Amino acid sequence: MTDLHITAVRALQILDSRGYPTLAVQLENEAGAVFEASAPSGASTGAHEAVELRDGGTAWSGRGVTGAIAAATGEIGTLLRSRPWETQRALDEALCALDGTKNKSRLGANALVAVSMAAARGFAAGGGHSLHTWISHTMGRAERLPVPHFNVLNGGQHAANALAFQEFMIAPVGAATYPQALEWGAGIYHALAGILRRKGLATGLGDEGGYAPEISSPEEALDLIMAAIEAAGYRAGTGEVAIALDPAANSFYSEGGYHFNGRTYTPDHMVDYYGTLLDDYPIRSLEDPLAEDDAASWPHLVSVLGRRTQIVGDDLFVTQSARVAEGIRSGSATAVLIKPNQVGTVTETLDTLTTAAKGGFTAMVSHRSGETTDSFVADLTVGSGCGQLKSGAPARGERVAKYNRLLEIADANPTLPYGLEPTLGQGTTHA
Ligand code: 2PG
Ligand code: MG
Repeated sequence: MTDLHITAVRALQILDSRGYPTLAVQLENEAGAVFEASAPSGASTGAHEAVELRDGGTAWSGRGVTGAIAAATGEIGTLLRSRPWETQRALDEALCALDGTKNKSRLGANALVAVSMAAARGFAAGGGHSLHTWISHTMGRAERLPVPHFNVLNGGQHAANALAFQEFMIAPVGAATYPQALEWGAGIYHALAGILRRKGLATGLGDEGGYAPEISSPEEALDLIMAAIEAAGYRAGTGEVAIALDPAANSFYSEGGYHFNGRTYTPDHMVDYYGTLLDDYPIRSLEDPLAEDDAASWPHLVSVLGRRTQIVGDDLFVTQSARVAEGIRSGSATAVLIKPNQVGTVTETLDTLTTAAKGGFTAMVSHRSGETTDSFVADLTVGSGCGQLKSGAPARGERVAKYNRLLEIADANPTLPYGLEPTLGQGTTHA
């Protein structure tokens, strides 16, 4: 272990993939090496997420980050330069203590997460490791190349169409290697464009690089994807190319009902509806199928569907260990979505992954809909060995930065296993 001696902290306002400001942070050590990271930003956020610091006012539609930059270079910088740091945990705990709030609202989760991720790169380099290997050592987990979950069709808050469900993903679970999975994903993405064109549907893109055609029902979207998988020459099925959904149900839930397809569904009807989708399509993963405000309905959904598909909590857990522990206790899901900026530091993110694994939950690492070209989550997925990553479509620079980083890791580590964690798919025993 080599201590991290930080001598300078710089921060710069940059644009994210939606054209809104975010910040990039640089930490310099005593040898003059520079470690960088930048903060992503979500659109469909959970109520309990760590909070971004935004300037408000009229400039940049209120989304400026001069306050977060001042926090990074000011208070946080003074803390980081004040002593050598022996571990990431010590540094992250000091960051949390300095902020002093439960939701990181004083210094901003955007400032904190960028600093924490840059520091992780510093610790990794100090130990002579790649970032993914350092994460694997820190967590005591075996490295693994994940099954990429490509979001090829966008709706919800990520697109201007009338589709209520947010994400329709394809997962090449049957590919033999990660590079092959990428090839399959790109082929299906291009086949989908061809199908949309032939049907006279628009091929404009949503926020995560998937197509955003003017369709309105989940079934229409799923039929298009099934056709694209087959047109590209693959079999749609949970053994070859599976489907994963993120309805992000918060966004169409109000007053106890789910509003889409021109009608209102009760929580019980939603469970039946998803059951029908599982009968008709090879759906291996279902994220935020219900709203976070409808938490009481999740255990029932898991008891009915939890052995047939992975049930992932995103807005429900917001990458927070205590919330995941409660979800394990109550049987509210079978998996957790992992986004470092939902909690604010690398150590808290790794702790949440550990809590999930100990409780028998699987995990999927995720980008945000507003992204930068930082590929931290690719290394996080490999180092934690969780076997699943979603980073949008296999297109657009900020999305492929993560998929291309996995190619680099695969190329440099030819013996790394690829695929879902061996225990995946067994569901949990909450039924
Ligand atoms: C989600 C994410 C990422 P956002 O809901 O899972 O796909 O979206 O970053 O807008 O919260
Ligand atoms: Mg989600």
